[in-house]
Amino acid sequence: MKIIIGNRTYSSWSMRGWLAARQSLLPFVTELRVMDSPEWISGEAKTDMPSGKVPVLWDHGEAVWDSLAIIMYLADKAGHDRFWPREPKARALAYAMCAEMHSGFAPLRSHCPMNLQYHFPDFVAPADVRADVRRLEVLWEEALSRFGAETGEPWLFGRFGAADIMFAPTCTRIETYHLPVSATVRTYIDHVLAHPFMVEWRDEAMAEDYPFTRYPIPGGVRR
Ligand SMILES: N[C@@H](CCC(=O)N[C@@H](CS)C(=O)NCC(=O)O)C(=O)O
Repeated sequence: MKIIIGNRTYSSWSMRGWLAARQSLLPFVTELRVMDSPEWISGEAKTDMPSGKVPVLWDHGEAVWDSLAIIMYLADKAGHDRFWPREPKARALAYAMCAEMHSGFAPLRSHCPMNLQYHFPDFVAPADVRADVRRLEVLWEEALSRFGAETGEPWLFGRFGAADIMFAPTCTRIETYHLPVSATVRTYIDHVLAHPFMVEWRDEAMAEDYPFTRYPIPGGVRR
């Protein structure tokens, strides 16, 4: 398999697809397309990206695009237990949370773009961003208290899986923009950021040096 991703520093959707590929434990190669490079802008870099967006997973000549579709495809291929909780009530909540993440949280996405190389200690969160963070706290605390905690593991549903992958970029945003959260949620975020796949991704991101001016960085402090 091959997964096409964008810049690791900024591409939150790519992070999800790539984490899913790692979580599958199946062999794959990663191909990075530099976002906003002349080839990206002309479309030359996107000829094997059906939606013109990253991530895209290629497997046996078939393309799977969109991070959630990649998770679904890899769960079918590698085994649902690697991605989804088994218990029906837990699975229902996991599906709903992933779908909500995929289609929601627009204020958080637009005001706090993922940026792994900088952090913003003086960021003042607008009310709609604070509301998004409150919603995340409700979702995560429910999953952790109903399903995660009893396993003694730090993940939302006991085993690292699709829900943790879907929310991983959000964990980086909360840390990058110093958004206040409850102690329970802070502990969860710390575990996600310390997950070996996340550390691997972040280390690669820190080594990136591509010109990229799409997102402003006033007040940003280089890590
Ligand atoms: N819903 C898609 C969104 C993918 C997406 O928007 N990717 C961005 C990069 S993070 C992209 O490739 N945008 C096209 C562009 O920047 O030209 C997914 O989950 O994969």
